Amino acid sequence: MDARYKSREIERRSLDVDGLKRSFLEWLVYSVGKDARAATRRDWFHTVALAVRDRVVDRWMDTTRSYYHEDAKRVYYLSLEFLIGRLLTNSLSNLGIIEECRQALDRLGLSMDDVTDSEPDAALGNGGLGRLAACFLDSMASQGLPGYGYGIRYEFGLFEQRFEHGWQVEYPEQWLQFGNPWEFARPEVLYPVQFYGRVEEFRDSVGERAYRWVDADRVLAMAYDTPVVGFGGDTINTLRLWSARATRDFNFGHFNDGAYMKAVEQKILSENLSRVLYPNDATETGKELRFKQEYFFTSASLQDILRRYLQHHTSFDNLPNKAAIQLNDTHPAIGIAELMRLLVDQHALRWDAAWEITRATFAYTNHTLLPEALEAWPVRMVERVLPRHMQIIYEINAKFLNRSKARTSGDNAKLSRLSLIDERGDRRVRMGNLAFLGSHKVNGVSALHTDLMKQTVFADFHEEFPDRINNKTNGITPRRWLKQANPALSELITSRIGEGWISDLEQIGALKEKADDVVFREEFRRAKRKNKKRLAAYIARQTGEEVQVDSIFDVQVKRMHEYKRQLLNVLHTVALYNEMRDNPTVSWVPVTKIFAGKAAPSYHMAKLIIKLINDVAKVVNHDPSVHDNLKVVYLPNYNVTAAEIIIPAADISEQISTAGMEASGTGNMKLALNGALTIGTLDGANVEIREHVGPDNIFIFGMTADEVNDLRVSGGFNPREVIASNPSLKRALDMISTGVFSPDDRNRYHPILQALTDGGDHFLVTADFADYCRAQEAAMQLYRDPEEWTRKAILNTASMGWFSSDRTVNEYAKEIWDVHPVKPTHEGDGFRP
Ligand code: NBG
Repeated sequence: MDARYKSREIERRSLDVDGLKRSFLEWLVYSVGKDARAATRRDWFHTVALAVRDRVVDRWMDTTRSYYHEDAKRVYYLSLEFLIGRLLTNSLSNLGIIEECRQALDRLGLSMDDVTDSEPDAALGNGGLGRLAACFLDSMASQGLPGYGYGIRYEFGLFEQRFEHGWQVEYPEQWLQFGNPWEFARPEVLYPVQFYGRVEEFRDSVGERAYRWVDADRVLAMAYDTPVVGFGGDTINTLRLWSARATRDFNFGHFNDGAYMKAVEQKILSENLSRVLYPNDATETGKELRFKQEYFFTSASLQDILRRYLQHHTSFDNLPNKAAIQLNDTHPAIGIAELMRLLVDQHALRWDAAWEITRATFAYTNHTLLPEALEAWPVRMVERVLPRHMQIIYEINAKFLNRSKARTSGDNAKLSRLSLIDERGDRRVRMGNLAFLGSHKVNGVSALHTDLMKQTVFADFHEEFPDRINNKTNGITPRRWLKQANPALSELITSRIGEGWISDLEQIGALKEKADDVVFREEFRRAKRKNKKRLAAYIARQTGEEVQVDSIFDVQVKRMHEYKRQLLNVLHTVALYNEMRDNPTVSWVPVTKIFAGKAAPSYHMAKLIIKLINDVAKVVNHDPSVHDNLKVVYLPNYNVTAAEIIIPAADISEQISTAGMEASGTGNMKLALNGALTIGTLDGANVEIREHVGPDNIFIFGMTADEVNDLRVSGGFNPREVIASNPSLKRALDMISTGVFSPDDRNRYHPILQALTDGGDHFLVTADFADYCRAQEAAMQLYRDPEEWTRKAILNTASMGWFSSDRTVNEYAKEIWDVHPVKPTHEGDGFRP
């Protein structure tokens, strides 16, 4: 080999400061095409990312090759969302070369923060569901599990949120504008995906009835691969995202006719499939494009999975032993009909054999019980867009209902609830029922949510298939959410218990005994204070507001939704404001209320609540009579990067959803792990957090899910009575309704007041208000005693070991997927063992 080439090769792998520095300079010149004097921060980001990517590629290929050689069973995580955030610090940290990189940049006169801050945030998801998928990718790679992520490479991620006069305004998120150094385009990995057309019946070679889908439009799915670096850099998995490409024939047909505009229009239309992420995580848009997106990425992924399987196998009997496909919510559930189509129509399997294989291959995770979020597509639309799939769904349904008829002894009401088709009104395909029926396992994401699934949405299915539903409580990756986001705390932890916790979070339990160590408490507080200073500076930059570092940082960060009850929090804020004004001589514990989160653009009530919080902030923050003891800030454009700054700085974690409505929550875990005390209802994973941290170290309030259910069954309650009997609540609502916070438009908040009164207060804000205030008061009292507060905060951090997503994916691996870690063989390179 040419010596120069060889030395470059060694350079590519070198992990020391000199080697990194030399490759930065080489990349800057030869790939980014810039001179060091002219390079911008963004150029340096691209340079560093490309150099880091070099260090991953060999190991990535080794990993892929090992899976191939062992013909390992793979798990395919199909998700319409991956909320990844930035990757540079993540990759450096998982490779163990953050310090080396910092020094190399230092020698070039550059600051690491400037470089990492130039990376756009990959926001290919809405909230918890998408972030869970990203945490799972990190955990699968870190556990050495052969896991692939499959999704869509949206050109525009979740919208950018800005405030104009306190109102949310959406702007396009152009994360790919300057290119994406992490991905590898694979123009050769291309699959056709069809839409529309019609189905033809014919006789196959043995005279059996068979079907083919003809006259359909075609779009191509092109792969982009991103390496997923596991902790320690041993396993590098793959996230494959699909981008839509127009087929050539499609274009040329029109060009030849001279219809240039039309050709371009067709191209744009088909490529719209991967243009934008639907910004709705709770309400269904009913848009055909969304349905087509779901089919687009699912079909491409399944074709890819079968191609990989067929490299080693000639029959499909072994598919369930070689591939586990996890459906992240119902978005990819059409995959069940698609796999049936591929097996029966394209590979000529018998129906029953194909169904056995399909069911044994798929598993489905449910992420919400909200009825409006359960996907149900109009039969007429499915028939038009995917005519063959509609037939297949009818066939699955007919066979299933026939068998169930005997078992349910003709209980027609039950049969119609089990049906894949909702026959009421405009007929619809129930994607949840399809996902359930076509999967061998179905799971919820917290113990409470799984129980409620059995009692509510899937009660009938649970009766039919009592072994199918199981629980997999969510988790979070400690790499991103503690090690990277909170260096101050993670260094402190490592100084006392070593670094084992990073890959085995249960080890963090060893910190429990440190809660009684006064020196440790002091250092723990110092770490928190450092993070609070960082957040205060961020708040000042983002909002212009100066907040006191020594105030309680009371944090509610999550998507804006009525069931999450940001409204309850802002009502408490107004009540506290009044108390402070009424009692100016009391020495108040200063409080900073910190909100962040986006509302779906079409969700008017949620947007109105954002405006209310901003209006309240304007009044409170400029009222000299509260002496800066209360500040309210709404940070714009919440995303993974903002979360990494906010969460380590929180004292209080607000997890205050109406009990029974939050499937799990994962922000609750991130905040507790970073030493925030939770104020929460017994909802989602809060229940399990309480069990782990102990009831003395969490502030629980409000109605339980059972109480909520009983209340609803018994016909509700009278919110007006509750309001009338609680003077502080009444006063807060009166202020809002008389325009104290909206002098320019006194009626602005009538819809909110209306919903709380005439509307029956569906989310039980008024019902839980008094108990919520009690919990807030208890937290403020505790904060007066810093030693006791810190003790509890430490116990929170120390008790969160079980909530690692490593634990979660290991449970999936053992109990659902039956996949096992594979140790890749690496040729000698610069990596530490
Ligand atoms: C969300 C739930 C959260 C849960 C995440 C991840 C959807 C549809 N569901 O409570 O609301 O933590 O999923 O499971 O986004």
